Amino acid sequence: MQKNKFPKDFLWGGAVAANQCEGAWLEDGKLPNVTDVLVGIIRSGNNPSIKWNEEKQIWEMNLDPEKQYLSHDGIDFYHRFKEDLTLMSEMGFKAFRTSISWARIFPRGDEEEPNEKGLQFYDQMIDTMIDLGMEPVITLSHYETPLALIAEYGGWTNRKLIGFFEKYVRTVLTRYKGKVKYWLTFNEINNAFKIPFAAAGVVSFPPTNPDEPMADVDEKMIYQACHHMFVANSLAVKACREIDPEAHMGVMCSFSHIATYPENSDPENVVGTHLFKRKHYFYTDVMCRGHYPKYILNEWESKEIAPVMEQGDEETLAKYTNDYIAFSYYRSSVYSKNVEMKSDTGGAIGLSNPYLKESSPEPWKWPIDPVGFRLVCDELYDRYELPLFPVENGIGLKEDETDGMIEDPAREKYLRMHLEEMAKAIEDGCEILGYLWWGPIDIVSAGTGEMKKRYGFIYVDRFNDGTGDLHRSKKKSFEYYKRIIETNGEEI
Ligand code: BGP
Repeated sequence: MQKNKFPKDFLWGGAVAANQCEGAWLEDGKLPNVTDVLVGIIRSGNNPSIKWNEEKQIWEMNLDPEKQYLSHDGIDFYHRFKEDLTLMSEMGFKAFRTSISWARIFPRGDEEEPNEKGLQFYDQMIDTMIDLGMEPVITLSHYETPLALIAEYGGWTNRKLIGFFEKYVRTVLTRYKGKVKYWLTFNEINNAFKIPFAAAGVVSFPPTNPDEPMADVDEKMIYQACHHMFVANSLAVKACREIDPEAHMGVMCSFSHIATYPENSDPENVVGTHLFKRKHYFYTDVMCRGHYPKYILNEWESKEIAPVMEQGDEETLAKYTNDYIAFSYYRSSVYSKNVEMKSDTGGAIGLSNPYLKESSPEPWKWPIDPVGFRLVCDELYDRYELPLFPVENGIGLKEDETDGMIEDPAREKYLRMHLEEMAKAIEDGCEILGYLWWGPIDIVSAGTGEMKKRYGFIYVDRFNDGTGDLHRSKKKSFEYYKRIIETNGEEI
């Protein structure tokens, strides 16, 4: 048994997202958001269930009756959050991350007044966490831009979204002042290029080809959306300092991308890896250092794709940088100059790595690489010297309850190996605030929209076809994680 040292107030816990667990997608005044028109953000790609209404000149929701939108009911967390949070606290959670669903608070996104019923739901949820001794960690938008802002305004390419977001942020910061200390702005903002609709709310507007909703999206539009999101992110930092100076406003990126290795020592592969990683560092370079780096200015100039900025934007970016860096880490990838890099919700995909022997099961097959986790922590801390918060790490498995309690040694092993490497990163000098397991309770997958991919220490009886009675039960790993938290990670 290995002895590891974790800081005294280390925030052990887990993380989910409103759109993957709450369900109740149109309850108490909520209107659709981007994920409500997707069956998995990777599976649906850039073809959401929306269609162009020529007469009204707006996009409209156009659900496909043949498809299962499991996220619409999720795991019914909206009605069962007390029971679920109680189970988390039984494991000893010190922190729990979820998102506020923006479209519950401002259902269209552009209203004058917030939806009181939506706020009341989060009042109860946040109070329950606090009563149970958990620090709420709240994402402001986990792929959850209200659909009306995309359908009628064209999404984040439209500067007006900055103001809508700021209003929403100020509303919830004021409401939860003194209760929520850890905020995150946009979940995995660095996926803007891979999944522009979900990550950056980008849709062509007005469309030139309504049958292929995203056909007209180009790099310039995405950089424009990113610029607006960066300014909105800075204004969220500003609002946080003004409204609740004790609270912290973090960024959130998919930083499995940083654990990208060159195929070999061919200098072209090494430099290619560096350039690939920099495409992802770009986001934290702007939000944490407070300016656009020279490498991106050069790229914009040579391709003539510089976003439109307003006077004062650069000052805002410089003045209000984020307090900490939150990130997801699932796996690593291998870069080769001969292969086009792809990515999904787990990170980048290149060549397979002959040194990694294990992976998650078919069909996902995400390679397991705990050492990459240490590398990501070290590189981030060396580059920014800001506190780090791994807010997503975990493994999706296929499990069923037919033989009684689910035994999940593969999950325990994944957890153990990653914690051991995180302990080394702390030893390397990284300041790490806590560790949040992704999906401590089974939820709908973000990438593929299915229930079959289970991350939980807690099982939920719901299946890909939408059947199941939604009962919860503990898997074997429940006790394992509980023991780890009890000993502050000394007994892994
Ligand atoms: C991240 C997302 C999460 C999430 C996780 C696992 O990219 O922030 O929302 O679900 O990936 O991905 P998946 O659900 O596709 O297995």
